[in-house]
Amino acid sequence: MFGLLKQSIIGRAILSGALDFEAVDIRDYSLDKHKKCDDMPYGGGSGMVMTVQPIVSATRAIDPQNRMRKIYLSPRGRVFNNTIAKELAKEDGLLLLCGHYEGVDQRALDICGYEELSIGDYVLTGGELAAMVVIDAVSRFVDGVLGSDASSEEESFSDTLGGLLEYPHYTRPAEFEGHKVPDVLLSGHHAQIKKWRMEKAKKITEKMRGE
Ligand code: 21W
Repeated sequence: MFGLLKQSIIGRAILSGALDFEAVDIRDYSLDKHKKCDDMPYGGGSGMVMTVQPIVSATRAIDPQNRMRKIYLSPRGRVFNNTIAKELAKEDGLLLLCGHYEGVDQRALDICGYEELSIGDYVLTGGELAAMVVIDAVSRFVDGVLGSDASSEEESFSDTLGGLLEYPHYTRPAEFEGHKVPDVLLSGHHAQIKKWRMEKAKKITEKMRGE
């Protein structure tokens, strides 16, 4: 599953040495003769719970010096956003634990010091896709990943817009099936273009996120 990330921007960043990641199979750390990593929940209930031993062993093997920020992807976690992504990009390393089944034994989280992160209020079948979302969003803030083109410029621009959503974009042709690009964008008048984009950004933010 994580092979997907080795393509495109993140893949190029890995090749350039700006970042790297590795997927670890928790089953490799199970001391059980059948590599079992789940068991029935104490107190009853449906579904299975990931056991404490493989998680603690894997965590210690991956980060013996305990230097990495430990994050458990969980539907009950703090909701991930771009502010958190920026913050995580400053870390030397992240250890992302993907849950499966109903959840993981709470002691594994407590012993290893995992914080919990959700990517939004909808239910996935596991934490892997959530981890990939976090890796992708965090990588954009790692030096040398995006390059110094328009994209990173736009990032600082949107920062100054104070959380407004993006204005509409247009490219050639100037007219398609009678639908014209707004005149101001063809005018070359940079101050007016900036003002127009700001107004559009405010309008679209109100429409999509307003009361
Ligand atoms: C879904 C795990 C449901 C556990 C109360 C008691 C990681 C995720 C996940 C999953 C349950 C994220 C229940 C947004 C997500 C993830 C799999 C338990 C039943 N409730 N961000 N038992 N959405 N999801 N639910 O699903 O692992 S980050």
